[in-house]
Amino acid sequence: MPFTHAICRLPARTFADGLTSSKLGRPDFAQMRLQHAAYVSVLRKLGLDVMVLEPLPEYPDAHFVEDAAVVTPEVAIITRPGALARRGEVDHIQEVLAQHRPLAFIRAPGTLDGGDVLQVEQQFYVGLSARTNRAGAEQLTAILAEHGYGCTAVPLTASLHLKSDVNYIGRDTLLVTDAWAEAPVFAAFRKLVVVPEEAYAANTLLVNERLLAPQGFPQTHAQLRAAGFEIIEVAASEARKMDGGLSCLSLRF
Ligand code: CIR
Repeated sequence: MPFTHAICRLPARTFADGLTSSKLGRPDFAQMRLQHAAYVSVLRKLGLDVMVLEPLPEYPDAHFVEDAAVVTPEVAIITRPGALARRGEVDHIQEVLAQHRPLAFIRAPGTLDGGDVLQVEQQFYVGLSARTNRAGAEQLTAILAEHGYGCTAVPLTASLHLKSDVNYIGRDTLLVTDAWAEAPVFAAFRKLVVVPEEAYAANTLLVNERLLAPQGFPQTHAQLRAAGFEIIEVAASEARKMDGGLSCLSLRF
């Protein structure tokens, strides 16, 4: 089903105080705001009704809205983010999502970040990561099952989130980092494997048959184009400095 809506949140002036493991330097606020505005405008050009929420300076990572919820046509599942510093973000997203969907909740001791949740049609995959624990994954699986979706848990070893490394780009194809090229859980998919120096570009976002790809990853872009995918390049350098990718910046539904 095509997406008709998206929720984004403006980055706060404090955004550089968020969590990060990247060694790419301190991000620039003005650049981040410009890149965010361009991202919103791409979603709008694709026909989505984009709601842009106010910044939350007390939660510097709150513009990575994807982590706070998982939205399907039937339900919005409010997560319980694995990082304590981000846990309160959900109170702010739930009031917005309540206007669009019935709500369900991940509850203690479960933790879950939306970045660990990959949807491929009726099937979900949930990364077990430093942010998402087994209890969170089991709760998600039970909620999704009530609505007819399957959900498979996938242990991660290195990356922040499952979607840092594995993304569905349509036509039975996953865009993956090389660590996932042979993963048995994804054996049934066609795969495009990004070169190691472009691992960040694995977080490419499918929106209504178009791909939003982070700017500056020419080998990945060439691979995607050669495989017949149409891409829209979007600048993401400042989000990247905070471990964020293009998918993290919106909730699509
Ligand atoms: C964090 O560490 O939580 C943020 N700085 C980055 C979150 C990225 N979110 C995502 O990949 N869904």
